[in-house]
Amino acid sequence: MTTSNVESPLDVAQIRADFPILHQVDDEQHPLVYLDNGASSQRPKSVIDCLSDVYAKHYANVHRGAHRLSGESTDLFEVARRAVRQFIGAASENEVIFTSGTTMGINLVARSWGDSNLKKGDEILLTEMEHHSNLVPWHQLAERTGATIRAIPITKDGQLDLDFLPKLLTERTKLVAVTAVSNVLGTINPVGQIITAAHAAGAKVLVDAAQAVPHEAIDVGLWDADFVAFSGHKMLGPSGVGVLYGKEILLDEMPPFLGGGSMIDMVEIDRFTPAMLPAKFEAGTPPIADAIAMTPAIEYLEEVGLERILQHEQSLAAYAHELLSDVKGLRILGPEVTAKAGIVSFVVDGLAASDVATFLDGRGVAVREGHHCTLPLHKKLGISASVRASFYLYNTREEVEKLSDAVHAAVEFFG
Ligand code: C6P
Repeated sequence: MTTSNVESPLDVAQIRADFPILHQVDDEQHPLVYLDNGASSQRPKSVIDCLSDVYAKHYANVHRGAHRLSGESTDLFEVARRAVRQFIGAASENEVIFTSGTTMGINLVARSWGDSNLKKGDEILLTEMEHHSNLVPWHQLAERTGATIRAIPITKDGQLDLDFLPKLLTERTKLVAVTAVSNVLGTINPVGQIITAAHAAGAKVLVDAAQAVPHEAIDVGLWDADFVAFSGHKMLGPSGVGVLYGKEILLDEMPPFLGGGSMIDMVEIDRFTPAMLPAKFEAGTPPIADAIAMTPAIEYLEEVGLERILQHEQSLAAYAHELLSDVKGLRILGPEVTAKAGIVSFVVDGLAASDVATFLDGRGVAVREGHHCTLPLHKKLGISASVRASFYLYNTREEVEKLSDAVHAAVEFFG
């Protein structure tokens, strides 16, 4: 799918009917045009109903009580773990750790695997397009261990410059941490290729899949990834829950990250032994209802079909590229539409991103502005902020037109 005039493979009107929040208008009767899906998606009724159903009928703490409700809650919680396992192609439920989100998953790996495996002189290889969540935990690890950070540069058109890979990957490289899809440029990175090269150099790989799992079918086994982190709230699920996938052989060897209830096998006054996987990494009361509601979120995505979702989003991105191309002074960041997901970030000469976004909001168009937690990327691009429209399965071509009309009007207004 490369052109903007190809019909969507989705019945978007039917999909929109499932998302109650999309049908609102602002005080000036502008219908909501929600194009901030990169920050957080909206939820279908099935996910909202599931949350309310759990709290109304099934809620109790999990893995703790002998009573009926705790059993029901625990069963539903483990059903969700199975759904995630199957959704990402993990080999075992022991490889699926519920976290609070991508950020926590990456921090877990940095603290647990990183602290045990890195030492002074080792290198962590990142990329210039990483989100702060996939930068700062590695900076902190480097500070603790004396390891060094290196980064794969990006090309002028916002793709990873893999020509540098053979030089950057050495016997000192212990970990490669890379995003599968850039949250600003939309670039879809060749994760499989990077993992193969990293493994050949003896390094482990963590994939930040926050912007990938909601939009493309991933298979952690096919990738052969060592760790993969993502968040529920970007994939139609609740906020407050996320997933860390890790190869069982690695998770088995890693010490627990957080200590507390549930993660122990035995505790005495002066020592403890950790529980088996996955409990070892799920200290304390987990996000119970939120994890349970991952099941309907996954079911929804599977029913619509991730291939068709990506195709739809790419066609909207192509349409946005086309409609925005004649805005004076507007520059779209990142590669051609063929190389990216449904994310369109841009800057307009002489206009503050915040002014553009506020103007758009005045017409009901919700976009994100700022550095999108990618300060090094923005510095590399020579800008301090950008405006980002990020599409999802429920967005329409008419909404892209409203975005374009509002951007044209903003440029006229401020220009
Ligand atoms: N990006 C955005 O507007 P959390 O906050 O833990 O759910 O996800 C963090 C994260 C990690 N990696 C990538 C590539 C991301 O895009 C995000 C979240 C949002 O772009 C909020 S800053």
